[in-house]
Amino acid sequence: MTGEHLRDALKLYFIMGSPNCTLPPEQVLENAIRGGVTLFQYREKGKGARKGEEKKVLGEKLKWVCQKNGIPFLVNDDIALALELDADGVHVGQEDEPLASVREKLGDKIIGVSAYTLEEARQAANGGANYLGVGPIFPTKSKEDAKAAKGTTVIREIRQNGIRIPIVGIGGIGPGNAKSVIEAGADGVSVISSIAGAEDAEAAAALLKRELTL
Ligand code: TZP
Ligand code: MG
Repeated sequence: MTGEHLRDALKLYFIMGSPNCTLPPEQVLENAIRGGVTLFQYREKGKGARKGEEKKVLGEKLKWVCQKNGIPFLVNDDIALALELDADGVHVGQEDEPLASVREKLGDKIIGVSAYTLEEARQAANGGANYLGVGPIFPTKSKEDAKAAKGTTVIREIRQNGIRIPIVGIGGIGPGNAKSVIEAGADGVSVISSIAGAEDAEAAAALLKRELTL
């Protein structure tokens, strides 16, 4: 996947694992994609998260849903699982395996890195990350150890400092505030609860998609 292709694919970035869903996750993902999700990250974390073989089996199902719908499938944190599933890439945080070592294992697959500050963004961009996940932008209930929300100014600051790689905002993004994230300089928004926690994931994704394309 080329850089500009990835930038487009990051537009409506859906993240989820079984703890985020009330319906079967593969069904939630199907519905979300029907609503317009453009990329998916499998993030099996938090209370009741599957481990080992069960985590892998769900990952296989979700990868298949992505594949048949032609959207990229990324795995959160778990490099070994990403390789086992032949995922399109991974997303790693600042506390996860260092970017250089992830790149060595993943070759030219997609690597996204979380950044909370300009300095973290700079390091990840210089280190060869394919995109940045910047946030939390707004307060979130979906991450136990989330830092304080900083609003959209951090995205502006990153752009003003000449960092041009694709950016997605993350944290508390939903209808009503998604557009502001793009206006600050992001290429897309990544969301958990505003789609996975909605009664109708398809309608929720479609609503967000409409806001992003307005
Ligand atoms: N990293 C920063 S905020 C967050 C993660 C994984 C959670 C985002 O979830 P939500 O429900 O879209 O606020
Ligand atoms: Mg992580």
